[in-house]
Order: sequence, then structure tokens, then C-alpha cells
Amino acid sequence: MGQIVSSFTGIFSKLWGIDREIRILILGLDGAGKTTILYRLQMGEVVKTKPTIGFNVETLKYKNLTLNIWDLGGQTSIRPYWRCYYANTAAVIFVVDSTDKDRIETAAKELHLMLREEELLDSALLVFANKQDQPGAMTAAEVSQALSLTDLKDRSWSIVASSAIKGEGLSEGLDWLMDVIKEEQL
Ligand code: G3D
Ligand code: MG
Repeated sequence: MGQIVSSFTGIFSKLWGIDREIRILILGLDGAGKTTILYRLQMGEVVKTKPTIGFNVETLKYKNLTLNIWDLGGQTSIRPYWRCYYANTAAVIFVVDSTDKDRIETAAKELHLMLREEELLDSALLVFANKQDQPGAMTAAEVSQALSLTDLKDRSWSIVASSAIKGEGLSEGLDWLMDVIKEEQL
């Protein structure tokens, strides 16, 4: 456990050298594992906002890093308000419950809707095919296919199999993301 936490600290410390604020959106259907991943980061206090405009946003701020975390799905009417949260977003982390075959199509739809937003056109995409510790979980390749990730053009993306509960795959995914963000700073 201590090792996992320190490896996260190491990954994020690589970003602290970057001057401007780094904004990362963590998205996915409810229950995918976003909050669990966040607590794994153990970087500070997670602030849960009141759902004033119809959805919960959790925010974690650490030095120049801001993580906004929200549940997607069923919020079409308030979509115009999303813009306040995703301006200048360097990266999107999309978390999928790999055991939830019933909702993988909904997840795919929400992901592609989100990526079409103008302010997110340049942001890198990291997908966690989460809950790999569960029997019958779709593999990362199966999740990738269900999300049509190979249709994505002109975007840096990667998919990583993870178990937020066990802390597996998270640092691998974040490492990839940090490298991409750093490259884009150059
Ligand atoms: P969300 O923030 O995306 O809505 P949560 O999702 O982080 O709240 O997780 C929803 C449930 O899934 C939680 O269970 C959490 O413990 C579980 N979960 C998250 N990641 C994993 C994982 O990698 N493997 C397994 N097996 N479970 C995971 P509860 O029971 O608290 O609702
Ligand atoms: Mg949550």
C-alpha cells in the first residue's frame, strides 16, 4: 500500500515542475470506479460539490494540478453547462466498469459525445478498463472494441486494464498520460 501511494506521488511530482495549471477530467458512468481511483491517489481532500446544476462534481486540487471528476449519463439537458468544467482540459481519463456489459454501449455513446466537445478536441484520452479483479470482466481489448477507440483520429489515446481496488494498472496508465501531457508542454 505504501508503495502504491509513493508511486502515485512520484508520477504527479513529475508534473509539479510544469508551470501552468494542469486540468484533468475523470469521466465515466456512475459506479465505474472513479472515486475509488481518486482515493487511491491520496493527494488531498476530495471536495464533493452540491449538485446545483444537476450533477455531482468532485474536485481534487494539488499544487498546479486540478482533477475534476464526474459521473456521465442521463444529463443531456444540462450539457450546455459542462463547458465551465472542461475548458483547458489537458487530458480525459475515462473509467469503465469492465463487468458492466449491459451499459458498455451507453458508456461508448457518452464517451464519443464528450470527445466531440470543441474544448476537448486536443486532450489526450486514457481509458481504464477497470474491475479486472472480477471474474468475467471484459478484457481491455474487448472494452476497446466496444468503445470503438480505433475510430479516434488525431488524438493520443491509450487503454489500460486496471483494478482500482487492488491498485493495479493505475500507475501504468497515469505514467503514460503524464508523458503525453509533458510532451505537449514542449
Ligand atoms: P464512481 O465514482 O465511478 O461512481 P466508485 O464509482 O468509485 O464509487 O465505485 C463503485 C463501486 O465499485 C464501489 O463499490 C467500489 O468499491 C467498486 N469498485 C471500484 N473499482 C473497483 C475495482 O477495480 N474492482 C472491484 N471489484 N470493485 C471496484 P461499492 O460496493 O462501495 O458500491
Ligand atoms: Mg464517484
